[in-house]
Amino acid sequence: MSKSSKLNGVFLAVVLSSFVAEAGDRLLFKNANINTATAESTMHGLSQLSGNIGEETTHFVVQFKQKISAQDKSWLEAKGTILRYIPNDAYLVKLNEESNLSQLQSNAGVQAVVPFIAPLKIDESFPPQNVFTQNQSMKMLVSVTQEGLLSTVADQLEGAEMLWKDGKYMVIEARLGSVQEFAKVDGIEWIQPYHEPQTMVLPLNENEDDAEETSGEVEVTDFVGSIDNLSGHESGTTIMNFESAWDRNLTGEGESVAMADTGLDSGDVNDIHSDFEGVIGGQVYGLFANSWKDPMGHGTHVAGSVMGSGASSHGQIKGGAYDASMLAQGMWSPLLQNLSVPPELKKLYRKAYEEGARIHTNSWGNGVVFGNYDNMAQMTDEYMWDTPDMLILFAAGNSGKDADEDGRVDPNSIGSPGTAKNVLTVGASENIMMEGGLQMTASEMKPGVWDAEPLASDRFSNNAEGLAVFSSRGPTDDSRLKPEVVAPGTNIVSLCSSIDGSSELWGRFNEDYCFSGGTSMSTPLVAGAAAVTRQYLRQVRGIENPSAALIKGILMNTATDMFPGQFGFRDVGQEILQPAPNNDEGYGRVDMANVVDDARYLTLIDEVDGVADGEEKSYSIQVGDAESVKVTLIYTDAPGSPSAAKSLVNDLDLSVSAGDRTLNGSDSVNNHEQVLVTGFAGETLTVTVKGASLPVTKSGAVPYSVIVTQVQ
Ligand SMILES: [Ca+2]
Ligand SMILES: [Ca+2]
Ligand SMILES: [Ca+2]
Repeated sequence: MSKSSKLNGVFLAVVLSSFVAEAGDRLLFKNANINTATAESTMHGLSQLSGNIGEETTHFVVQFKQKISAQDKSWLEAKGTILRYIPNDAYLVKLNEESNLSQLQSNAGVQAVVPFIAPLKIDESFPPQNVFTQNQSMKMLVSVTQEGLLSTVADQLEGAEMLWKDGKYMVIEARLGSVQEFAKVDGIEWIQPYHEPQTMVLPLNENEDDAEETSGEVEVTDFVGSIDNLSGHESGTTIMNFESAWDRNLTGEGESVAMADTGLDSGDVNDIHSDFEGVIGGQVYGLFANSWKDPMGHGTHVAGSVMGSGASSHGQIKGGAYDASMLAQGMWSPLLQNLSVPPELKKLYRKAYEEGARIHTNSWGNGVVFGNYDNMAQMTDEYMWDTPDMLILFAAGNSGKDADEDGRVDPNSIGSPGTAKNVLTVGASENIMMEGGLQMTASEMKPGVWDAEPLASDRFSNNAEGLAVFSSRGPTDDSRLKPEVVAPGTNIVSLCSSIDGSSELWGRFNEDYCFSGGTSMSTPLVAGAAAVTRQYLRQVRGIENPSAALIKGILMNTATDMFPGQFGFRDVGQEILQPAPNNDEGYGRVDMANVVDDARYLTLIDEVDGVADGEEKSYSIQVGDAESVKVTLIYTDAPGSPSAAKSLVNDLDLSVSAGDRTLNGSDSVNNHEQVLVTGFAGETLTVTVKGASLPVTKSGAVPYSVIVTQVQ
């Protein structure tokens, strides 16, 4: 199903009538780029359209001629319920019963009104439909525009088997051939294939999905590691400089991290591995599971990297936040022998928050479709918009490949929910481990995936300045930067599950610990870093309840740039082409020495009152003798629509000026921007945050954070 074939009849004509229009004249859907430059032709098209497809809808996209004003918004609110921002300058709205299309069109400030019809609601990752595939049964994840509509909509999905429904979402099993009919049901926002989320450990040859790609000869080295003879790099925390934080007693004390994964060790706080004294409890989400124990081993390894105490290794192999407490959300299904993630992810987040967790780490995601801002990304953004002091992390994925064999890992391989705007998405860099675990070259490990040099002969854990070849790369489909940061994720040593038959992952280290690798392993190390950062903000900086955006922004601002990467400057196959931020390493590798370096910070602003549309807030900053100053603006954005081609809703802008010089962040795609200024020593900088375009606010404003650091 190509994009164009989804657009039928007059609708297509409307689209094709577009030539050149100003950006504001376009409606940017994933499935249609509509020129609304002449309201007449669009309205003409509309009347025919309704007749053509016979689709009754109460949902319309109302576009304004100019940036949406408060008056526009309150006028529209009287006509119906505003549901979502659609770029450019438009809202998706559900009309009241007493309102009608002509009332909308009568407003002189309205540019166009487009019915929210079936072709706009269908994800392009459905397989092609033809006579052979239309009866193929598949799982679909369907969202409705408002919670109250779920049952009404569900009743109209003929022939669909309801597997699960909650809130605004349902998972159904139905014929591929019914997707178009379903999408016509009024109230559906987005319909997509449902791919069971998978763990983000890099699979060896046991994973059948990858069986064809692997040689079948992948070997992991069992290594009877002696805890009396450690290199110091085992846990991955060394490269992240956690010692600098630990030296100041910043160990995660008082912080609570939740992990949603395959479970955690025994699933019993009264009888658990001695490294897990900090585990305070668990919740059960696995289908037909009655415990949060970990029969797989993945979750146990992940949890150990967050907060394992190192009790079994004289304190040497431990998590980054080894004094933090841990809540385990077990999602392993003994029936499916797989993860069973509740499709309404907000339930996971909410239940963790209610138990006191302010950091939620996730080493799983969609490993099939990449770069897509889908239902799962949107619901995660929605939760974070509603709960701005909950930082949620997702693994970027292990789908990095060099299909074009140019010696560089190809772009756009981030899986949802890692594609969400507000989450902290974590890619993998290399650990240093020269013995044990996986010691093959990339081309030996997976022939055909990284066959060109310098990737082919790359080893997974021999260079701290290297990225893992498998680490998923950005950007997203709508050109947003991903991942935000990286952390070591190859041959990481952490705890094995004590459940009989659980996986040894990348091989056993000793009776307590196992090797593993993947962005699954990087993410909990960053969750530990986030917990320690939060403790630093509370105890050292006196910020009682820091926002998720501030914690995320600090980790980004202070990350170490790995440019040009482990292969150095090269004509062919240079790992990282430009200094951070970039879509290979994000803002760089998380560095806790920088995070807890008090002298580094010129200002930390957690502006919970936010900035209003059109408003500017300025801050004066004395530079001192710093060679350069890095200014990062970051904010939690309102959820976008999966139907839109651009997921950013609110656009805040950053500018930094001194004297007659001004530098702008110049970004209207990401919900973060950064300016690096050099040569301003001794001057006073003015940092200005402007609410450039804020169609969806909280009490009229959007909260934000600004991090200003100096580098000597
Ligand atoms: Ca390539
Ligand atoms: Ca390497
Ligand atoms: Ca901006």
